Amino acid sequence: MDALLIVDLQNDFCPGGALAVPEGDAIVPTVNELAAAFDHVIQTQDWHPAGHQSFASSHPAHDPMDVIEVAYGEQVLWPDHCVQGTEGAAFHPDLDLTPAELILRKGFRPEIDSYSAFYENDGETPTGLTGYLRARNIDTLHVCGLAADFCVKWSAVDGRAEGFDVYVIEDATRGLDQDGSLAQAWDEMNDAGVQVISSAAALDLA
Ligand code: VGL
Ligand code: ZN
Repeated sequence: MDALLIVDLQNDFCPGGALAVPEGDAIVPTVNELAAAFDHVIQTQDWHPAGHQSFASSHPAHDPMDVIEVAYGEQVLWPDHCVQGTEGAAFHPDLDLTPAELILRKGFRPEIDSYSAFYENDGETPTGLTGYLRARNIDTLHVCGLAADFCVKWSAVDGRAEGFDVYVIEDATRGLDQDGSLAQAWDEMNDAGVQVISSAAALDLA
């Protein structure tokens, strides 16, 4: 059974937002079309408490996009974004939320960032998504949303590691592209056995 996984299609990741992905909002019509076609739709929502460890503002000696060492390894320091309950954390206003069966929030632990829909950035704290999908006999994920080189990539790669078939819908995602991170993300997804398809092909599979 197949499901569409819409990653972090939130205001702060769209133009005008705190951590804007170039053209992030351009995918919304395509994502709505996909969501209408799939039998099962799941969304993730980046959902940080104020003062989250991943925010540069929590580290006075650092600037956004610096990389620091934390308990679980390297952490990029981001501008404050997707703070719980704020407009920036809300979904893009044109995204149709009606088809979503599950909205999974992540990144709510103050000391751990969470890019992947499956595991937080310590690589061991589960979000519970694997159990949810298995319990519902979902074995194939079609991933879209933001950002291609962070939360989409980590969700797709972890999905493979958890034993799911994973497609990433190329024209329904956009990347931040920090220092070549986008090209590297596509390579990593390829190496993990993630299949890259167009929205037209995904609509045929739905
Ligand atoms: C994301 C950076 C920080 C994402 C979330 O959704 O890709 N990127 N938090
Ligand atoms: Zn975040």
